[in-house]
Amino acid sequence: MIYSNIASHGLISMEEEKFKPEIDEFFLRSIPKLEEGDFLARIFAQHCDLYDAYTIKGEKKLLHFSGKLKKKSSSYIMKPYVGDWVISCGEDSINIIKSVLPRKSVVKRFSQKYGEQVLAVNCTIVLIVNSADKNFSISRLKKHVALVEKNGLPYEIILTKKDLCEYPNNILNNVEINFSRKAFIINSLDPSEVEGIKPILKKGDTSLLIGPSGSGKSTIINMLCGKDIMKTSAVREKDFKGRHTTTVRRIIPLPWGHCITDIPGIKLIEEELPISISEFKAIEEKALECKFSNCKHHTEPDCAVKKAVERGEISQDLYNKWLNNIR
Ligand SMILES: Nc1nc2c(ncn2[C@@H]2O[C@H](COP(=O)(O)OP(=O)(O)OP(=O)(O)O)[C@@H](O)[C@H]2O)c(=O)[nH]1
Ligand SMILES: [Mg+2]
Ligand SMILES: [Zn+2]
Repeated sequence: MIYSNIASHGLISMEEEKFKPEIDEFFLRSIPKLEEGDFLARIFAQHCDLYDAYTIKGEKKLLHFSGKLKKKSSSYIMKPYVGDWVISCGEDSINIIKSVLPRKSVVKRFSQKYGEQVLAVNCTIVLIVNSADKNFSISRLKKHVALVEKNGLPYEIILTKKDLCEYPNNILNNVEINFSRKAFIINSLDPSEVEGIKPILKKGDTSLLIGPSGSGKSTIINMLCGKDIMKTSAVREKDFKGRHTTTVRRIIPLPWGHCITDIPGIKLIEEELPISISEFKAIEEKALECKFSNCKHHTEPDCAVKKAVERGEISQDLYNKWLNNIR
C-alpha cells in the first residue's frame, strides 16, 4: 500500500544525492532521550501522511505519520510539516514519526474560508516573489508582505520577469519606497541575475519562497541548483495567471548548505489583511501611473492619483484620509 503511494507520488527519487541536514543548538536542546532504533531526521517533502526526510547521518528515509498512532498515543503528537525535525523509528521501508521537535518558527495564514493553514515551519527568512510584468500589483505584494510581517519573520522582496517589464527601474523604485527597504528585480531565466540573490541565502539557514502562482518561484530554485529540479510551466496567455504547477511542498538543499522551501502559489484574500492595506487599494493601484515613482500625490506634477480624484474615480474622502494616514 505504502509502496504504491511512493511510486504514484514520486516522493522518493533514488538518484538524489546524499544530503546531511545541519541541526542547530535550538533543536539539539530539545531532543528527548532516544530509544533503541530511534533516529533524528528533517522533513523535506510531504504528501498527505507520507514524508521524505533526511536523517542526521545523511540517509534519505520515507516516514509515515499515522492518524491512528496519533489517537493511540498518550501524549499529543503535533502534525509534522515540511521543515520539521522529528524523532522516528522503524524498518527501512516504513518509518513511523514518533514526535516532532519544538519549532523555531511557523509561517501560517488564517482566513474564514480556509481556517488556519501552516505553510512551512522552521524557516529563518522568507523570500516574497512577485512578477514585475503586466501582472504586477502593488496591493497584492502588500498582502504577501502583511502575511509575513504577521508571522514575525524577516523577509526580502524579489521581483521577477524584469525582461518583460518596460520600465523595471520605476517598479523597483516604487516598491522600495512603498516598503522602505531595498528590493531585487531580476530576470530569473538569466543565471547571472539570479546569482545576485545568493548572498541572502546563507549556509545553515532555511528560506521559504512565497508568491502567486506563475511568479517564478520554482524557476529561481532551478537556476540556483543549476538543474531542473522543480517542474515549471508557462502562465496562461489570456490573463497571465499561473497554473499552480508546484503542488507538493518541498525543501531543496542548495549546494552551499542553504535549504530553500518551495510551496504552491498562494492567493491571499482581503480578510487576511490589516484594514489599512486593503482600504487604500484604489490609490495604490493608481499610483503606478504617476509620472514619478516616488510621487506623494500631493504637489507633484502629472499625478495619476490626483487626476483620478478630480475625475471622481477616487473619492475625495478616501484621498483626504490617505493624506492624513499614510503620507
Ligand atoms: N520571461 C521570464 N519568464 C519567467 C521568469 N521567471 C519565471 N518565468 C516563467 O514563468 C513561468 C512560471 O514560472 P514557475 O517557476 O513555474 O512559477 P511558480 O511561482 O513556481 O508557480 P507555481 O508553482 O504555480 O506556484 C515559467 O514559464 C517560467 O519560465 C522571468 O524572470 N522572465
Ligand atoms: Mg512552482
Ligand atoms: Zn501621484
